[in-house]
Amino acid sequence: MKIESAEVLVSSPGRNFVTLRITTDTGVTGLGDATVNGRELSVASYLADHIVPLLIGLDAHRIEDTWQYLYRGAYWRRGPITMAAIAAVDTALWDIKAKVAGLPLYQLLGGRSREGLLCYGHASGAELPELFDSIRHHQEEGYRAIRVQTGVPGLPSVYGVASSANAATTADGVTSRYDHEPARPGAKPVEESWDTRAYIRHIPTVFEAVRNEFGPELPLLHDAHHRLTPIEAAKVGKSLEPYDLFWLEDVTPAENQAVLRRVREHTTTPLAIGEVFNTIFDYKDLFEEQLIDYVRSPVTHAGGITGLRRIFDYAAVYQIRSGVHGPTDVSPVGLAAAIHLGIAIPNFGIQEYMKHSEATHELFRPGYTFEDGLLKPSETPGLGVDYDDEVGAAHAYAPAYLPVNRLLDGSMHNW
Ligand code: CS2
Ligand code: MG
Repeated sequence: MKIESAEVLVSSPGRNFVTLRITTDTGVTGLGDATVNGRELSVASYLADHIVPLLIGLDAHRIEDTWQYLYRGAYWRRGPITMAAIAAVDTALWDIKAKVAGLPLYQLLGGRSREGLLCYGHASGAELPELFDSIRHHQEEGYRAIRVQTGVPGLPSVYGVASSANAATTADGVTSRYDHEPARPGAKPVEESWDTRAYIRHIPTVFEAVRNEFGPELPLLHDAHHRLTPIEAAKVGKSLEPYDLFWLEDVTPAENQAVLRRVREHTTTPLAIGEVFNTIFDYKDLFEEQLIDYVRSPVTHAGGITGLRRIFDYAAVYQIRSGVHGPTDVSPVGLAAAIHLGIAIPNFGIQEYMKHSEATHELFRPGYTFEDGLLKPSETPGLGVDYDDEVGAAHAYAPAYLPVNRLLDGSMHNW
């Protein structure tokens, strides 16, 4: 069964997505997500100009060999663009193999290890009353775990806090005050400002209030979104210990993995890192020194199912669990792949699930379900996701950027 064609599909049903569709000479198709938020066209070009010509005629069943061919053969290894391109090819080939086998993909990954995936939703509010509303809204929707993001006194807009300006319309047609799309259409990124000391003073008071209002059981997560130095991260981790977080995410940038040692020294708050990581090498020291507890890479950014499963297998040696990235900029194709992998792996932890818009669901018609707080894979052969060319063509790409962040003195900071 040879690869006969491969198409790079760019569409923008509410937000930009890059999707690869591979078709075999027996007419079987597979889909792969290659969306890198704010840099979408670079992956589309990497695929269309450099990868697609190499795929034609290859044996579609040789997934591992194709992975190695694209990784080693690139010479220029790793990085978000290369690994998203490899991820799209890998995921599409797994979709095809499962369709040919007549099985839902998770059955090829070892079958079910659980009934469904615990997942968390995004609650947020500039102030406590709005935040409490948002938490209740997500509990009513069935979420059993909640990520809490809040405004910071003195800062006009902060990462993760939905406002009418960035509200998203979710698949059930509701314009959600709570789910927001961080990438903003426009020719340039918007600039936000940041004050770490104000945040460090404020965040423990928010979790104290949330625990007082919602009690000790509800699993609570928080994303510090790469904004703290190692010692600031240690301080925040310690200050949040009384509130028993499920995890504290991206508490400090981890290109230099060793900096997490400083955080680990001072706090037992569980740490999640990795949504901007692309290979197993980004995790090596973090695993071997037991510096994190959850792996955040999505299938889309870590070299596909082949790449991410290898990372999970290594994490399992250190009892580190999955916590896969699932915001709206991971398409339903990437999310479906994460659900199939999550249902099969032994060291599943939790899955992020930010609902996609109605228009996005019209394009991809995903078969996975969200019931009673659990995500469940489609039982149809393959990934269980489709691509409607007519809908795709109706939503042309629109330039959009993630914000950038500056400190109050104007210095560039991490968004
Ligand atoms: C975030 C993302 O969901 C998360 O954990 O870190 O919303 C992230 O900001 C976006 O995916 C960036 O594209
Ligand atoms: Mg995050």
